[in-house]
Amino acid sequence: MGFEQAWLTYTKKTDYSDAGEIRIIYADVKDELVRNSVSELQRALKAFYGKEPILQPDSENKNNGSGKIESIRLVLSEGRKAEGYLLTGKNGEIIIEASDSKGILYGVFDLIRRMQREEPLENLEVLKEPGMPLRMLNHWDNMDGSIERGYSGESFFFKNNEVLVDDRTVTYARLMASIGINGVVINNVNVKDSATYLITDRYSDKLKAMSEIFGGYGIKLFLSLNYAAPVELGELDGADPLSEEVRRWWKDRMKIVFDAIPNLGGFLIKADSEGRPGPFTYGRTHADGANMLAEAVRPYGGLIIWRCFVYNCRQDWRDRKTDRARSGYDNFIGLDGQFHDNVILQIKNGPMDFQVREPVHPLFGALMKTNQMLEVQAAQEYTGQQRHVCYLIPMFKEVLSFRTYMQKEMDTVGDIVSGKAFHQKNCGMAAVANTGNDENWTGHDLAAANLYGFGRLAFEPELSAEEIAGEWIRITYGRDEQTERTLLFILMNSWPAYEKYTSPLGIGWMVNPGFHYGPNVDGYEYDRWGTYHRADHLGIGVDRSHEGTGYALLYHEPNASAYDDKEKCPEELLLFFHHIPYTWQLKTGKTVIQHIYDTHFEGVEIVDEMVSRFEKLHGKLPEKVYERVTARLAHQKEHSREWRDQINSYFYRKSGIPDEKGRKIY
Ligand code: GCW
Repeated sequence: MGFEQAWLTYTKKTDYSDAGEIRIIYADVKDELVRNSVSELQRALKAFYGKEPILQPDSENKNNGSGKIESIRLVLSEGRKAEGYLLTGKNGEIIIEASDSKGILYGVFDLIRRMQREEPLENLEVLKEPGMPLRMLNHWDNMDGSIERGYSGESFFFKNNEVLVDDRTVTYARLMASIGINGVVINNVNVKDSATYLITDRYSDKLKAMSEIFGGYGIKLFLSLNYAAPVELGELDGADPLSEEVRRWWKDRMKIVFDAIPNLGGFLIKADSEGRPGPFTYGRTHADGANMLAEAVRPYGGLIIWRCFVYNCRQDWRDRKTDRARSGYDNFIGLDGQFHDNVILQIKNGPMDFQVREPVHPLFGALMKTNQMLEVQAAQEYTGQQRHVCYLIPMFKEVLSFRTYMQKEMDTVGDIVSGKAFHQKNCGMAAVANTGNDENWTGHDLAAANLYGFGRLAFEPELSAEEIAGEWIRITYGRDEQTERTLLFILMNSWPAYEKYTSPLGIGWMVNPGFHYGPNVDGYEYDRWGTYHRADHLGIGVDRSHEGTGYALLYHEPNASAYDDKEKCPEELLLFFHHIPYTWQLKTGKTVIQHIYDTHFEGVEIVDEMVSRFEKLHGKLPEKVYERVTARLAHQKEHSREWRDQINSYFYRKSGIPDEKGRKIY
């Protein structure tokens, strides 16, 4: 299957049509990243004004000051922050200066983005340094080519239990480097069957080849690891992290793996979660398990990224005391400070599981002596599965700016995972990827904004969601006022709309079990997954106050008291933290039940507005993009109605309270 170039589609630019020759000047280094930077510039400049730039080893500036760009100089110098760059433009010369070749690469992609957006390049002075040390994608790709929670086609990393390395691998690496991604986990965290063998010589040649392509674009290859590999590879009969034999096995195994794949960054582990094996089997802690692996990878500079998504997935739905939302906190808070410095705990943005809205995970702000990474989901598992447009960068921004009050300053989630709060370097953020081998990479063309946006946000956390959206639109679809305005309206209204017609007020999970698509209000109400709304004829919501599961008290003050008190709880999470009567009056003056009716009608109205505005872009977008997006918006129009009518009818029948506006409810 062919594939497009997404936001790296370089098209002819008007402003540079009369440009003269451009010289690319660079120190004649053997460095793969510099070579890739130069070839990327060649590719872009040729597309922008149709002439091949001249390559020239380092020399002094010979510009004749024509006022156009005459030369681009790549300079490696001391004193800059790792991966950072200084981009300056003066007298027709652009200089990209960095202390490492990753900085050169990122500076080149920054320059290309500016050219794509046809921004002025004279008198440029831009210093950029990455906000997050680790900027990672987690691909839940299986070796058979399927993708868990994948909505964009099949895997481009695996097929029929083989590793794929081809020209799509190179384009993928370019796309990731262009948004500053520096780490990629290529296989599913649910490591099963053949995937356990990724740490054996069965796949090392292909993985080495892939890791070298990634390395040329500043990306470290990571693998998801099966905690029980020694057993499942048939070599040991146990995986107890305190057993000398098991520790020795991992040390020997990791030497083989890192010798075979030098650019391997380390491993991501999902243990004792949703049926996956882990140290609990042996009565050990997650610190025991993670530290054993950390010692084994330490000689190679390897990282162990250990997920905190640990909960009892066999709960009795009748049990009102057990609260899945508490599980990550309860399982890990006692281990704070016990992990080695090359272990990083990877924590989902919320305590449940990537719902359209959740409170920030209480481990953020509770763990004070542990390396942490934020895990968000670009794959729209619960947010429309790339059939609905749902731009999630505004959510990610909210999470990063959440104040934990754990210390006087530098107490936001962004401060923690950027390393500012505790001065750590092993930290950052990861997104579950929304990619697949569809020709447009992300299923829905507009879902590319989530992939692009995650990378840009991880590199420049101070960017606003709107700035990122605007950048992506202009780069991808060119400078057209109406296109930009329309797509900005659609992207910026899509998360609020999706929440309006599928939630309310912090309630999630009203989806078809297993698939997590489409309305099913009681789909997860009587099962083992801990995912309840507790709706009855009088009210709805889960009591997580001190009178209920006590979850609200896991936060620092003043968050805890606010969440604990119905009157002070932020209303967008009111039903996450409390069981509230339908007749309860919100600050808007509306009752909860009327809020449910109103928001579900409003959500559909926003989608209708998206559709009617998008129609006017016919002829402004590439025809196949226009067709693809039109088809998905048409589905979203119909499906958002299904959400509205099912949820409104359910709560009308349950509460018996009619809609004040007398609209049609079934
Ligand atoms: O998001 C949920 C998904 C599972 C996923 C799991 C996890 C990879 O339903 O498909 O498994 O959580 O995050 O590990």
